[in-house]
Amino acid sequence: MRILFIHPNYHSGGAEIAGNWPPAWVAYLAGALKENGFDDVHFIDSMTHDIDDERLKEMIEELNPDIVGCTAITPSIYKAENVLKMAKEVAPNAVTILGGIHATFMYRQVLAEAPFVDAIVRGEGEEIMVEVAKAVAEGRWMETRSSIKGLAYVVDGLVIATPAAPTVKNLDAIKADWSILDWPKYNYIPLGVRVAIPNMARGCPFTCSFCSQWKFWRDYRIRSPKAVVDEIIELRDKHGVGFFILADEEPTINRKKFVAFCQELIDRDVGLLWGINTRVTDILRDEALLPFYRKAGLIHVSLGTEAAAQLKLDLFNKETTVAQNKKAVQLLRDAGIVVEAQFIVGLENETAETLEETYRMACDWKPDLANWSMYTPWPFSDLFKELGDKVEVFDYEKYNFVTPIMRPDAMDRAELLDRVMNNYRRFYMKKALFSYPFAGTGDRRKYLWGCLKAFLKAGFERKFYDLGKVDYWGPQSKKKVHFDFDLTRERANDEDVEWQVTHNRKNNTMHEAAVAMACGGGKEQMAEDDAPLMAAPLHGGRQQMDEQHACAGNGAQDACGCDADCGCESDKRAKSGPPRTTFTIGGAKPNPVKVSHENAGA
Ligand code: B12
Ligand code: SF4
Repeated sequence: MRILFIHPNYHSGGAEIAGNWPPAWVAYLAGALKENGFDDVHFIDSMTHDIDDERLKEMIEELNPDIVGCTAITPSIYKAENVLKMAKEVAPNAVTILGGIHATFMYRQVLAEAPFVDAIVRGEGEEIMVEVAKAVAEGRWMETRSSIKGLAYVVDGLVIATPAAPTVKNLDAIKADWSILDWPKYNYIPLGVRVAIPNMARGCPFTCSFCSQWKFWRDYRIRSPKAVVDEIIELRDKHGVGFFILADEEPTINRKKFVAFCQELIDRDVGLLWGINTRVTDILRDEALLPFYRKAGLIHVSLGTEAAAQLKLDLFNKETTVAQNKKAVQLLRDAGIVVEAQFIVGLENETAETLEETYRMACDWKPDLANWSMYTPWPFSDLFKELGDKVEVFDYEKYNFVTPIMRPDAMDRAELLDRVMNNYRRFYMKKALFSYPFAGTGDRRKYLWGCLKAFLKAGFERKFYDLGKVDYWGPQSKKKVHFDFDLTRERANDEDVEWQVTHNRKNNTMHEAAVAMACGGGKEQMAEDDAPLMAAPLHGGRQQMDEQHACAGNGAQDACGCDADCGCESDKRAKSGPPRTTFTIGGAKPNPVKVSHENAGA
């Protein structure tokens, strides 16, 4: 049986400007399939190879697959839908599957607008995809799909969602198959070497209101540091990888494991440079460890720092956090690590003054790199709901951190973009003239010059921040900038889909503190004892997570989706009620007449 995975050809001028990045999802899925005897697995990376629709159709037809699987984050959803549409046209007998974060939550809307999608895999794909492949291979897909957890599909105009599958409990059992990728293409411009994105931990114990990641992964799990380093050595030796970033949301949350990971890299003399995204509070906590992290090869830390507009609202918080941010930047630089400060801008309370303030902070803290991302209201995030009618644009293709989805009360979107560009121009001009040339010698200097090269390349090609697409040529072009939102796209009412995480913001009394922080929300630290570790939900008491029960096994969390006899509300309902949620297709609202998992038992 032949399985074909496709990464859609979506581009937006953010992180991509640093090079071509290998899609990790396909390596993890292909690895799980291989372990289960499916070895006729193919992959087309239409994004990296910039494959147009006609060519892609030909390639699908030539391969004649039995299953076509595609991935989508929110901005690539329409491209992914189109991939599966084309797949149905040229390989009508193939089962078309869509996975990834967007469809996990927005499955009702997606299935309504994309009838050529046979099923959506909700959540982590490894175990569910193996079930799907087995069902298709054994010719029992149509009859048995209802018994596979973690799917959504349509039957006679009704959207059926089977109960959520449990999260993958033993991450170490997954052996990624990185050989599925066409490695020479994955080049990281700053260093001119191949790049990989291995995954050490999944999930985040914090619950920032603007973020979707903690919801998607549901509980926090971490692999053995030794196994991750085995994988990195394989990437280096078999595939020529010279740089990696950890795909984890917050790799330093579990300090004990992170230290073990660094030690393993040192002991085994791995000799690669690598990067992470993490929180200011973790850097302050680990001040004494930073030289050790650097020795393990850590060269780039991207720090979540707050949005000025939020800081302005909270003067006390501002004083402490600004001082902390500045200190974290300094500590990293002192340890010889390139530091990038991320600012989220474009919330409705953004003003010219707050944007200017982020520039002043960037100059004052002296990070090596600074990033101004447009606030993007993921439609399944808590903040999206809280913002209500203030979100006016539902054209998800533009939900990409570089298009202003929100319109601040004090300025229009073009003005916002112009002021952000003004910050970039001034910041990098200063860096290029007065900082990078004096950045010493060795890895740090090489890395910084490489980053500048990537910026210049993207600027020259007009890909940076999608400036070419929106026709921005500097302040004089402000009036002509066009974002081309598709305003026919409507808000979905997919907010209350059945999907539970181990922790939620309702339990967190002070969750607002995280509202406008970049990834780095929450100041709590994870307990130092061994896995299974589940840090206290923000400001809540400390909880240990039961390995088998995403609900902590105490029934306090509703509908955990685990398959153990934990006695939680979800478990009771699963035993007493119909095993799935049904909704009518096409209507934005769930059909109240239909029995749902939620009202079946409780
Ligand atoms: C690495 C990365 C990138 C790489 C992309 C590499 C690549 N080619 O895939 C680069 C740097 C290029 C990038 C760019 C962007 N990224 Co990015 N990126 C990440 C990051 C850090 C890790 C993603 C990852 O590999 N995770 C590990 C894998 C294993 O998880 P996964 O992809 O979710 O796959 C699992 C499941 O989703 C599921 N699954 C996924 N696909 C499929 C398909 C099938 C058929 C099945 C069955 C299952 C399945 O199974 C997988 C295994 O369990 C995440 C943040 C994070 N920590 O996750 C952000 C993240 C995915 N990026 C995000 C965004 C917005 C972007 C950009 C738009 C930003 C920008 N303008 O630069 C661009 C878009 C690029 C593009 N053209 O698609 C957002 C998406 C949010 C959302 N709700 O949609 C995230 C979550 C960051 C965030 N903080 O919000 N990114
Ligand atoms: S700390 Fe906040 S922003 Fe970062 S992954 Fe966790 S929930 Fe998301």
